Amino acid sequence: MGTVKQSFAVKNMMCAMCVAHVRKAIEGIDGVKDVNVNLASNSALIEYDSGKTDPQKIKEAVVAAGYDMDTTPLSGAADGEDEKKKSKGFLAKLLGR
Ligand SMILES: [Cu+2]
Repeated sequence: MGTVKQSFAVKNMMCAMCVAHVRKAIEGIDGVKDVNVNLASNSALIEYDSGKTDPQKIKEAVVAAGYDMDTTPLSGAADGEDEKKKSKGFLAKLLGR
């Protein structure tokens, strides 16, 4: 149990409004401490208390808002990297596979 920072793939986001909706949905979950939704990489970097919530609950909130999310983290790396750099890293990883 403790704070976990993970990125998850979010689907169906088309614009900044979608990003705002997804962010609000995730922010409203008990146990979520911070969330950063990225439209370019279709991902959400979420910091949450694993004792209070889990990816399945977060996904349910995202689905309830009209979007979809993978419960398997894109990366478990919790580093202080800039979000934009991080997004590029994810894309590079995906393309490299
Ligand atoms: Cu939209």
